[in-house]
Amino acid sequence: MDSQQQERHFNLAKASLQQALTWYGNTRRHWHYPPDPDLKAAVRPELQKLQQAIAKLDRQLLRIATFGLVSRGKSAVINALIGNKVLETGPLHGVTQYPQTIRWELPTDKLKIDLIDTPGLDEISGEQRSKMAATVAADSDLILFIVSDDITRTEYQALYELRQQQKPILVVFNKIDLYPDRDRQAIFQQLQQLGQEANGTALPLTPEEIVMVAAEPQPMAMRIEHPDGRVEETWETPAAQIDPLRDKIFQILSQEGKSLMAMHALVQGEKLQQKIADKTIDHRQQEAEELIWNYAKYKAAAIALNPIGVIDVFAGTFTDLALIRALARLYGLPMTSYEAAKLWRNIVVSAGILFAVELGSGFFVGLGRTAGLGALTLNPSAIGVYGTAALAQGGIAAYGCYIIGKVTKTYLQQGCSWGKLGASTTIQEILKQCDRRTLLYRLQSEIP
Ligand SMILES: Nc1nc2c(ncn2[C@@H]2O[C@H](COP(=O)(O)OP(=O)(O)OP(=O)(O)O)[C@@H](O)[C@H]2O)c(=O)[nH]1
Ligand SMILES: [Mg+2]
Repeated sequence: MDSQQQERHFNLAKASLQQALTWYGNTRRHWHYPPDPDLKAAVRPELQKLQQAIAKLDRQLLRIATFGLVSRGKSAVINALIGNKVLETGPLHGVTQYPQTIRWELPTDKLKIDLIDTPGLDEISGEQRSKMAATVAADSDLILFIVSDDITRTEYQALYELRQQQKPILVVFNKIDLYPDRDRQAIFQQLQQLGQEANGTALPLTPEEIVMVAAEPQPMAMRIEHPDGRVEETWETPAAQIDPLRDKIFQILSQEGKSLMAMHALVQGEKLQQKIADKTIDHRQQEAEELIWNYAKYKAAAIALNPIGVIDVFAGTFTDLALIRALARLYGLPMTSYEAAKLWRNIVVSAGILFAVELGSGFFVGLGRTAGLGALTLNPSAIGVYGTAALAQGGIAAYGCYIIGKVTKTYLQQGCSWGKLGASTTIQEILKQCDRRTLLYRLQSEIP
């Protein structure tokens, strides 16, 4: 992607976060309900994080974190990249205990880069350290996923989870000095397959996403045989082979550096807004229940009192739609057209049986009732038929309202960032514009 396009992505992300911040911070109202000071206090941490995400964009700082099992050479890879052994490395598991950040000084680049070393995932112990590593990863723009041996179940799982979180990943196979050339080919193929499985139905890892390095090759014994027959043994430390990774990172920086930052900010923004929606729904629970109950009463009454079967179905649908809108306004959450359509589909599926019963009863009971009404003129005792049918139908309709209220909550929560300039909408837009060679392009199929 050219720099203009990246700049556009960057500005879109900023505008999107800014819009969310303004909306949840100042503009939003809860219809005619009074403001809720507790709710305002409850969402403050999320608003602060939104603000921080914007500030991070302004600093133009790209965060690259290593991630992987213990002793794969995460620290060694960072040392090799910066050409200086600043981080401790060693054969024991868990050498790195806490995340450490190192500024990577690159005189030519406009972006600032932080390399972050994380503690290793440990299959036996070190849960706390694994958690720290996961937090750092979630907070980074790009992950260097370091492996150095056959891929284990834990690595497979971690790769899968990072993919789920829409993290751009570069897989770095370290310690290739331990493998002859032909084994490297096999490793490469195994890694590609791993990507395929970890992605499920999504795109497999491509050769573009895999880099092979030797960050800290081990010393090798050298035998020098002198002409006089004397044999001397010395230890030689081969030079690190890190250029493929360094070149790859530079390529990524120029091709999509700013877009990576934009994407990370948007994914963060999307999560924060869902959290705000969650808290809002929690805090407005009582008002929402009253609202749903009122609509259920209207709907039941309208249906029970109306003698013509077909009108029931229309009246019912109308009430449902009005309820969805009223809930959105009560919560002060945006109801976007994308989500409205999805919401309808979901209501039909999740409340499918109920819906069928409601429609069916609308038709048959309605018919029965119309017939009952006709019979009423001839025989006053038919009122029983009319009444029972109407009550049953009214009850079912009211229950429908209750279900719709429930489903609407979920969808407002998930759909709050799908409006114009919403985080989810902007993520999709950016991903659609990404070049096939970028890491961001690989994230496309991860989004349902
Ligand atoms: N043969 C070989 N050994 C390496 C290479 N890179 C690192 N090592 C060795 O692997 C061991 C682990 O390296 P570290 O960089 O400490 O690994 P880490 O992933 O940071 O480990 P933790 O901090 O414990 O999670 C050290 O003994 C390194 O010398 C390499 O390219 N080749
Ligand atoms: Mg380490």
